Amino acid sequence: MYKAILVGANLKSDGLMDYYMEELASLAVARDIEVLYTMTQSINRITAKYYIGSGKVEEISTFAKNLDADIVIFNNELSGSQIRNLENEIGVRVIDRTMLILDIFAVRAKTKEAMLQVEIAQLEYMLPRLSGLRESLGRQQGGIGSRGPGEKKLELDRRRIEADRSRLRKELSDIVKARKIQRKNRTKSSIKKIAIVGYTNAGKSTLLNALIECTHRDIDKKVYVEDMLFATLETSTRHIILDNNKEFIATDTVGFVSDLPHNLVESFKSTLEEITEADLLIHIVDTSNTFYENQIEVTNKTLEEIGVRDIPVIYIYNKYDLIEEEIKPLHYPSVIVSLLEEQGIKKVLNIIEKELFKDYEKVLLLIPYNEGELVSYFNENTHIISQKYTNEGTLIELELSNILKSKYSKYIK
Ligand SMILES: Nc1nc2c(ncn2[C@@H]2O[C@H](COP(=O)(O)OP(=O)(O)OP(=O)(O)O)[C@@H](O)[C@H]2O)c(=O)[nH]1
Ligand SMILES: [Mg+2]
Repeated sequence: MYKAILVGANLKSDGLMDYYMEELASLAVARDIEVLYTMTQSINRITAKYYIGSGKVEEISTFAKNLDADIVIFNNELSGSQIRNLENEIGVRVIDRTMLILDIFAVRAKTKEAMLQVEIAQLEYMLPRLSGLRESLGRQQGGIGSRGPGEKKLELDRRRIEADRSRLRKELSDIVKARKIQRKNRTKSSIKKIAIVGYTNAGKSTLLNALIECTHRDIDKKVYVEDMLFATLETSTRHIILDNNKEFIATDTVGFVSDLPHNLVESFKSTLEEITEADLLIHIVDTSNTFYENQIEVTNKTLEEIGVRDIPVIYIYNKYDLIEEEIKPLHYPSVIVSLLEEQGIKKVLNIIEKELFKDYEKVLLLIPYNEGELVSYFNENTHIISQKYTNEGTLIELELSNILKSKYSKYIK
């Protein structure tokens, strides 16, 4: 296990420094790194040589030696030469927040698509830092930050890395094309789609699993849930059929985090496109985090960045079981729940149904007895409220979408 000292330089004084450092610590834990100590410093300007002042570097160096740390992780994004200078001075490996996040993604990526996306982002991160990193990488024997393209490409020059990147991009675009065709087939069926979005560890996969349980089938298609940042990176899509026959497609998506590396968002865009095609977004919020309002903002900004516009959103203020104080939601429509409780899932289902099937209306149909197959169709595919047999035929009260309503208008009583 790696043992780390975390360092944060505070330029903005936006009052969020403690939050950022706590989050950096969680990111470290997500990569199996033990955090020994956290150091922060307010600075007025960034120095070219070390980012922070040289006095602070000496201090870090002393702490690193005394605590026997083997890695220093900066919350701020460093240049190649800053990394090299810091390593020379401190004597242990130095990485920044971006490298750490990229590394977590590299370890967690399971599908070919996710692996390619991460590797492209890593190469892009390396390119502008090549001159500084080259020396630093040369001294490393694998480990954090050198997973993926780092070490093995050490001896290669920029042109080779650029060629690699083009090759990976081509490979990725082939996979993306195939997936788009798959998705088109799904879209054709005009079935409604929801995308579950939110900050990492908010409970997105927990909701997808709860929805899967509602369908009473495909229980083995549950996704991975864990109290850890970036537990699931791949988008998982499931067909949900509720007890009342209403159905929709639900997609679990990769979580967001503040300062998500831009390259990473860029290369995950193809996966995130699913979000832009949803009819409804379910934004999960972890209210047990003191800074959840900030997390909502970060999530909404990232959604904007990937081109999400004008899609209705429901806010799920989750993990209510963990907090004592009352919550005043700033976003609507919303519900305050615990997704670990049945009552909470019910509330969420209710609000999803209400929003997603807004255009559904109660109608009364009279189906002549010689068209009995229509009665079975409605029973299998729609939500029947009541059903009666009369002299003229079967009288059915049910909920229909606008499209179906006009299709069967001649039966309306
Ligand atoms: N106490 C409590 N824990 C919850 C609740 N909802 C989810 N969790 C837990 O929170 C942790 C994260 O849940 P996930 O569903 O994996 O979160 P996610 O949003 O998919 O996270 P990533 O995939 O890592 O981005 C798990 O340990 C869940 O069991 C809740 O309402 N209350
Ligand atoms: Mg998840």
